[in-house]
Amino acid sequence: MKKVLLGAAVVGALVSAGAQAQVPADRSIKYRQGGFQIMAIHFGRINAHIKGERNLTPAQLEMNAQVVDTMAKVVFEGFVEGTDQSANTKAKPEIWKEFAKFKDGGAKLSAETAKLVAAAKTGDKAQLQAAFGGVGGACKACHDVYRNN
Ligand code: ASC
Repeated sequence: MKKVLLGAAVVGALVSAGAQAQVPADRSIKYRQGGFQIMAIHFGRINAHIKGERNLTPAQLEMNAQVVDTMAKVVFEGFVEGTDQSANTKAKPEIWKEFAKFKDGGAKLSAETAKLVAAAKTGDKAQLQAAFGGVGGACKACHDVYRNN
């Protein structure tokens, strides 16, 4: 029984590795760009609330923050090796030259987006504003280094 399970696990790993290798670069690029777009829309809604242009309920604030938090993880799935070789991306080759550092930037972003969710739950504007600044700073830190403008 153990052998069967192990065999299934190995086959599963091979299939998923093979499937990943076959994803065309432009699909990975579209995937991450879609994630970034969704993230920016929901981040923008929180910004509008902070600026007083919108008046979101605590539940709406939390939902928006949670989308930002989720997308912050999702987008990193799209940075597949080799996907800097396209006219459709602003991603710099440096990402894949120092991928651990790049992923570390992702971890920092996630730490900040988690704080945004916590701040949204309080509904307190000052806390929201502080957390918003933290997320924006984490976005910018990577964009400055790893994105062509
Ligand atoms: C946004 C957005 C970004 C970040 C960045 C923060 O709303 O689209 O790329 O915030 O501007 O510095």
